Amino acid sequence: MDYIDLRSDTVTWPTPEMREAMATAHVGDDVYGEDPTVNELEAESAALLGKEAGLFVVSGAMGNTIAALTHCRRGEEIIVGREAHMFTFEAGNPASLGGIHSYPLDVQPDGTLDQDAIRRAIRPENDHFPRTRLICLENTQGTIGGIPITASYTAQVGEIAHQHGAKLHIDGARLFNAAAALKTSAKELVAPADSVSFCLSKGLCAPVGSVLVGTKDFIKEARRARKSLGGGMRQAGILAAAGLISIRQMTDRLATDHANARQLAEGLAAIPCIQINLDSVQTNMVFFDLHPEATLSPETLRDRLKNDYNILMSPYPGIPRKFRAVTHYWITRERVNQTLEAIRTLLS
Ligand code: TLP
Repeated sequence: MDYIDLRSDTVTWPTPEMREAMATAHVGDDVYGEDPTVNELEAESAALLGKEAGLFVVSGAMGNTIAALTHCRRGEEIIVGREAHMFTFEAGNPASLGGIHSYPLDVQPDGTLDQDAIRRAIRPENDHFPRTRLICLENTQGTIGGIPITASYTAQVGEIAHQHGAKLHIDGARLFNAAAALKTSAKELVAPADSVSFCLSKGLCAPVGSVLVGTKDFIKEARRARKSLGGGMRQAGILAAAGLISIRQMTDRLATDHANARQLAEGLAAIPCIQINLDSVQTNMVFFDLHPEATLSPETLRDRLKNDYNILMSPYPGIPRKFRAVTHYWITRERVNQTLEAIRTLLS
């Protein structure tokens, strides 16, 4: 990458090894279930997360949407974080595509949903109410700062869900970041979940794709939902080949991204006019605010970083003066230092 792109970890390019694997991948028609590389990715992903089966999908949003459509019928309800990606950044898909109602709860500063609030949100049986069918957690919790959610909290929410006949879905777009930060396995983090979607295309560097995992019966139905969304792919082994490298080789290095995020955060904290809560920097995301008295507006800072220094970093949508910087495979320690130097110069 010839620029420093901190806008997201979605911007990662595939590694040279991925490109090589893609060029030589064995393929078949995956709608017939005949692509050996896709089958391998699905089986290996499921085993990695301790589930029975997997489904390769186009994106994280598609994985979450399929989970909602598969767990819930029309008029049923999902309990979900108000700040969760599923509620805020996925075009209202459960409602628009499945007639599924969402019951949003505030995400707390530690990235969790309050358990009493979850219990209160679960609907009693009554003809007036939608039926609670699904509780969704996000790990790491992105909009709050990339906070990892512990296995014990997830187990407690799983218990609440199951006691009430509901299911638990985890949007694990950055699940392996959570595992690295908490020094545990991804499998442990999702043990109580009925379904999990995780992304290959963020910190794990694959060019495209996510995997949805769950029971065999769930995945059989999910495959239908994927088809109805137009997501049945053909020789998708070309993409799955990169995904296999993601899950085999890219998860162990995420701690490096976290160390780089911490270094960026500590450097930013020392710059006047930048406000940052260092406690919230636990994985690869750095959120910070530009003080109103800063010499540059957020938009000018963004433009000058881009035009003068080849650094891409955006104000966070919907929150005035807030920036998000995300570290990933292509952001080395040297690039973190270049970024700090540029911001220091521009704000001095
Ligand atoms: N998030 C993107 C943007 O859409 C905001 C980003 O740059 O962070 N779950 C979570 C927690 C996510 O952060 C994202 C992407 C998704 C799901 C959706 O993944 P894709 O982009 O593959 O549909």
